[in-house]
Order: sequence, then structure tokens, then C-alpha cells
Amino acid sequence: MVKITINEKQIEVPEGTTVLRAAETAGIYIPRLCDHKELTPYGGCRLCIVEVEGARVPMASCTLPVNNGMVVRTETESIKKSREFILSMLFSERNHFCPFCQVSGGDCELQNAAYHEEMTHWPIQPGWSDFKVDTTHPYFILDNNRCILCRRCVRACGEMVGNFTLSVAERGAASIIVADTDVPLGESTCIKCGTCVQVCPTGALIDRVSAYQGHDESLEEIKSVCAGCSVGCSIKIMVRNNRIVRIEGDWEGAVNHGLLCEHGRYDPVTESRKRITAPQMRKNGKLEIVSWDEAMSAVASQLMENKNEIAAIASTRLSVETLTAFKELFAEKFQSKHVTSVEEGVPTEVVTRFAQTHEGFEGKLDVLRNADTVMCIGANIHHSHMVAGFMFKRNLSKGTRLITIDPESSELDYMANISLKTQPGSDLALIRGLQAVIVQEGLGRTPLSLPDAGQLIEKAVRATGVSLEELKQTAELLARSISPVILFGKGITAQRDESLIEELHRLAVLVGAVDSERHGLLSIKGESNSLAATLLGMDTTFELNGQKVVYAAVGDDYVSRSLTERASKASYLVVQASYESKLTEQAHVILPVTIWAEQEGHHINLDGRIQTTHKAITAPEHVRENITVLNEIALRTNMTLKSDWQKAILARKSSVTLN
Ligand SMILES: Nc1nc2c(c(=O)[nH]1)N[C@H]1C(S)=C(S)[C@@H](COP(=O)(O)OP(=O)(O)OC[C@H]3O[C@@H](n4cnc5c(=O)[nH]c(N)nc54)[C@H](O)[C@@H]3O)O[C@H]1N2
Ligand SMILES: Nc1nc2c(c(=O)[nH]1)N[C@H]1C(S)=C(S)[C@@H](COP(=O)(O)OP(=O)(O)OC[C@H]3O[C@@H](n4cnc5c(=O)[nH]c(N)nc54)[C@H](O)[C@@H]3O)O[C@H]1N2
Ligand code: SF4
Ligand code: SF4
Ligand code: SF4
Ligand code: FES
Ligand SMILES: [Mo]
Repeated sequence: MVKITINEKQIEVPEGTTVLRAAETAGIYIPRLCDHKELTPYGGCRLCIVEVEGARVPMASCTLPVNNGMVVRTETESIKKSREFILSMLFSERNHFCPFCQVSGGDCELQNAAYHEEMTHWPIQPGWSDFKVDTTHPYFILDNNRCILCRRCVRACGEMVGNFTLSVAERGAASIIVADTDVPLGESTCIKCGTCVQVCPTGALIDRVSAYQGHDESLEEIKSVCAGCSVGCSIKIMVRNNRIVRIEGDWEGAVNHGLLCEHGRYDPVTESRKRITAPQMRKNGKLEIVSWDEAMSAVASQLMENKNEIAAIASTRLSVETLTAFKELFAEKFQSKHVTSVEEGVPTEVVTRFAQTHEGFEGKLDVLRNADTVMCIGANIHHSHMVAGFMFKRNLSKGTRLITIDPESSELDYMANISLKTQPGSDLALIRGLQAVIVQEGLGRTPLSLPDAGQLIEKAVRATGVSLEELKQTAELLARSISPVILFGKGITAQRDESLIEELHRLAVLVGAVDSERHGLLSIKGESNSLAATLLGMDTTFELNGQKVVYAAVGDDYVSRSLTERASKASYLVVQASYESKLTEQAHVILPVTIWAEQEGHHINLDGRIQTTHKAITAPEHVRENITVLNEIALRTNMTLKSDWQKAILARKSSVTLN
């Protein structure tokens, strides 16, 4: 610990802390602009200057580490004057005519800094260049005229997202933010995560959708969790007049630390599907609007009449509460043997099967942050579960190595040290081959006896189409790593072969990815409640076999053509949905339900975190909550649901510790 004095206050902080952070712990605010708590200190704007006893000139506190006995003052007359001067320079450099700026009015950190210094005008004549405004991006606008060159966006895109799209071109006063080699943002390598917009302190990067829709102070902020995939990122839903205006990453988020992907940030605000706002029933071949009472009594009587001939399928985007009620209603009360989820267990079932003998064999996402090698097999993490991808992509420039194993190529291959293009379904041979090389070369961390290693290697080469040299390189890279992580997805799990998981686990142990302290084996799963659905046993293939009634609770999920075709084979189809789709077109009864942001519930993310989504907006008048509809069906058929989800999810052992 280091002792320092700031504004006559004695403070003790760990070594390596910056003066700016040390001041924060003592409740002393030092104005800053380029600093951001999730980014490496940069020291560019100089607004955070402080007086340090013994130092000749004011020092930037955001890059200054504390020193024992340091005496710092942040509010002397001379510091205040310098701060005002720095701000005056910033304002005069470019077009900061605040009344004409979208973020003016409490949302601009530059403007707020000026108010903080009680500035009423800037004494320096403004003189600015006329930079082109880049409007080519679908989600945001880049206006270099309002940029203060704090480089938060550049650092965020590289250090946090690992995409390295943004940089600074030109020099001095002509410096501008550009994408790639100065191409229009809309044609750049940007993956549209919006992190740069979230960190920009001024109106240089502004959101297209929420611009002109009200300043932060007129928006309501509801903390929740993204239901876009099983990563489960923490979000802030910004609402005005019962409408989602914008979604921001929550810097306090346990999983994502402020990051979001394109889907989490923009899908909810650009939703274009048509909402279902009233119950409908098929009459003379046509769907007609009916009362809830009429629709529910029709559903109840169909279910009672066909008690043993019901197939039920639910979306894995629904809350655990809803999935539990669904399972209880159809599997226990109506005794259906066919209760599953839209994912059909493709990303989870085999993993959960292996977990029955190897409980908690999977690790937590955090392990990716410190991995020195990531082996990504059958998972398209550049496209799906993007935020999990960011956790290691950002380290690739710092030496973390990447191995991709996939029959198809993807953008991830460009970043990989080794990219194996294997034959589909050849993974078991490959994994055994990797083990065999490691054993043969004596590189294993744990003993493993493989008397037929030579044969296994030959077989791997033959089955995968990968050369012996590539196989050896991969095995050696993995085995020589200190903190490797093996990540797998649907390319592996869709094969539904438990021995694949067993061999992957064995390989992970062999290379030290899994030992008594580290858990560097992860499967990425599917939608937001993928894990919950498999724990509830809703993970079987959906194929009718004589059932007359299909009850599909799809909520706000997308529905594939294949599911629509299979479900439509029933003579009676009930669809509980928020949006119109091919499936609702086929329905006999449509029950309109809430979307994720209109209800409260729990979601268990891919690494076992039980998180709560909160209600941010109110549903249209005749729309009911997913779980309410299920409870009402139970009531009308003389049943009551316990819906004890905490207990229900313990029915099977989990592949990852729940917490
Ligand atoms: N942006 C976005 N994110 C999503 C989703 C989305 O639609 N969009 N969907 C969510 C859902 S529902 C799911 S289930 C997950 C799926 O996420 P992933 O598990 O990443 O599944 P896929 O995207 O299907 O990618 C599987 C990869 O396996 C490869 N593959 C196919 N066959 C084989 C094989 O035999 N061996 C090997 N080694 N690889 C093979 C494919 O080429 C593909 O690259 O993503 C979730 N996240
Ligand atoms: N054989 C087999 N069966 C499977 C799987 C498998 O890999 N193999 N995967 C299982 C899993 S994990 C899942 S989640 C299900 C899903 O079933 P899938 O067949 O994977 O369906 P999705 O691709 O999720 O999307 C459903 C439809 O919604 C549309 N859609 C999706 N996203 C958008 C969007 O953003 N905008 C618009 N306009 N349309 C969109 C697409 O046109 C798509 O046809 O299938 C499960 N069943
Ligand atoms: S949206 Fe994301 S990927 Fe695109 S430039 Fe901004 S930070 Fe980089
Ligand atoms: S665009 Fe915004 S975040 Fe990027 S350097 Fe300019 S002011 Fe800073
Ligand atoms: S990674 Fe998944 S949970 Fe996170 S923002 Fe994207 S879709 Fe949402
Ligand atoms: S906040 Fe320290 S130099 Fe910008
Ligand atoms: Mo999925």
C-alpha cells in the first residue's frame, strides 16, 4: 500500500493506482475527458491535471501512478485556471456550437466539464476545419467536427472489442478518426457493436436511432439482461413514453463489463416484425380476432380432449419461470412425453448428458480473459456469442494464440495462428490424434496411456484431411501453452456423441486446460435460456409421432421454416407468440404474449449465472405474460402449477456450477 495526500486528505491505495483513481476512492472528483475506467490510461486531453508538490509543472493524474508521500492538490487557483484554458482550447478547436449539437443538454461530457468549471463563454476565437460527416454506418454517425481526439473510441474498439477498426489519421489539428484505411464506416471491418459510440464523450459519434429522441435526463433507465444469446450481457434499457429508445452496456455488468454486440444493442430498437395484439382463432379457414375467454376455452377443451396426444415446444428465450411452468403443465399434468424446446437440445443435450457423470466439468467465461491459447472448435464465435469472442480477440495482438477447427472458413480464421479445415464429423479422430501426438512427444501435463498412438495419428490425418504437420503443430501449440482454453459449439454438440465431449475433456486435462484450479473447457450453448431448458429436460428432437395437438410457446423468438413444417402436421396448432410468423399463419389459435422487455424473469447464462431480466415497458392492452397464459390454462383444466423453478432446475446435474 502507498500513502498519499490529496487536498489535505490522507489516502492509502495499492501500488500502481493512478492519482485520479486514488482521488476517486477518497470521494474527490478530478475532471477528465479521455480517461475511462475500462480503458488503459492515455493522458491525451490534459484536463485531469493536478498540482504535485515538488513537481515543476501540473501533471495529468490519469496516467500518474501514486508514490509514497506524494502531496497532491486538485483545486488550486492555478489548476482551475489551467483547466479552463484547456477547455477553451478544446472548444475553439472544432465545431462545438453546443446549441446545435445532438448530445448538448446534459449528455455531452465536454459541455458538462465546462459547466463544472462554471464557464460561461470561451475566450478564444473559434476556428475549425470542415470535416466530412460519415453517415454510411447503419447505426451511428461519425462527425469529426465535434471530436476532441480523446481516442476513447479507438482504444475501445481495440482494447475491449478486439476489432481494431478505428484509428487516428493525419497529424496535429488535422487529426481525424478513421475506419481501417480511411474507408467509409459502413464499408469498414466494423462489426457494429456500438462500443465506440457508448464511450464517446461528445457528439462526434452519435446513435442514429436515439438521436433527437430526448436527452438522458428525459429517459428512464432500467437495468436488465440481454436475451440475445446465452452470454447474458448486462444492459441498461433506456425508455421514453413506453418505448425502448436505446440499449447501453452496463459498465457494472458481471459478464460483459459494459460490452455488447450488434444484436444486444440494436435488435430491440430496430425490431420490424409485426406484433400480435389480440387473440385469434381460425374460423372457416381464416384467422379472426376473438376474446381471450373464447380463445382460452377452445384451447382448454382441445387439450382435455387430446390429453395423451399433445406435443409441446417452447422457446429457450423464455424465462426459467415460464419454462418450468410449461414443462410442469404439459409433461406432468397432461402427461405428454413430447415436451421440448425449439433448440431441441442441439447445443446442450450431449453436454448435459456428460455432466451426469462429470458434474460441473465446464468452466466460466472469465477464464477466456487470461487464456494464452484459445482452441475454438465447431463454434462460430465471430458471429454468435460475440461478446465472449471479444474476451480473447482483444488479446490476440498481445500474444494470445488462436486455433480454429471448422470445416467452413470464417472471419475468425484471419486472426488465427492455426486454422484447421477439417472434414465434417471427423472431430473424434482429430481430438484423439491431438492426444496421441502429445503423448508421443511427452508433452502431456498428466499421464495418459495410449499404446496405439501411432495408429490414432494416422487415422486423424486420414479422417480429417489435415496434414501430419498441421496436426503436430496444433498439438504442440496447445500442449506448450500455460493457460489454454478449449471452446466448443454446435459443430461439436450437434453430433450428439458423448464420447466427443469425453475426449475433449481428456484433451483439456492432458494440456492443463482443466486441472484442480483451472476450468478451461467451455461450450457456448444457444439462446438465453439454453442451459435452463436442458436442465429441465427439454432437449429432445421435435418430431411428431401421432400427436394431434401441438402447443408452441415461441414468445418473441424467431421460428425456422423447419419447425413450422413439423408443427403444422398436427391437426390442432396453438401458438403462443408475440410476433407474426409463418408459424402463426398456420395456427388454429394464436395467444398474444409479452416480449422479453415486458416481463420479469430469470435467465441462466452459458456459464451458469442466474440473472434477472426486468420489466422495462408495458405490453399492449390485450397482451398477456407468457407464464400467466400457462397458469390460466392450468386453471381452466382444473390443475394448479407449483412452478418451483429453483427446485426444478436441480433435476439434472449441470455441466457448469450454477450461481
Ligand atoms: N449473432 C447471433 N448469435 C447467436 C445466434 C444467432 O442466430 N445470431 N444464435 C444463437 C443460437 S440459437 C445458437 S444455438 C448459437 C450457435 O452458436 P455456435 O455454436 O457457434 O453454432 P453455429 O453458429 O452453428 O456454428 C457452428 C460451427 O460449427 C461448424 N461445424 C459444422 N459441422 C462441423 C463439424 O463436423 N466439426 C466441426 N469442428 N465444426 C463443424 C460450422 O461450420 C460453424 O462454423 O448461437 C447463438 N448466438
Ligand atoms: N438438424 C438441426 N436441428 C436444429 C439445429 C441444428 O443445428 N440442426 N439447431 C437447433 C437450435 S440450437 C435452434 S436455436 C433451432 C433454431 O432453428 P434454426 O433453423 O436454426 O432457425 P434460426 O436460424 O434460429 O432462425 C429462424 C428463422 O428466423 C429468421 N431470422 C432469424 N434471425 C432473424 C433476423 O434477425 N431478422 C429476420 N428478418 N429474420 C430472422 C431466419 O430466416 C430463420 O429462417 O433449431 C434447432 N434444431
Ligand atoms: S461499432 Fe464496435 S467494431 Fe465498429 S468501430 Fe465501433 S467499437 Fe469498433
Ligand atoms: S470520436 Fe469521440 S471518442 Fe473518438 S476520439 Fe473523437 S471524441 Fe473521442
Ligand atoms: S453477446 Fe449475446 S447476450 Fe451479449 S449483447 Fe450480444 S446477443 Fe446479447
Ligand atoms: S483524463 Fe487525463 S489526460 Fe485526459
Ligand atoms: Mo440455438
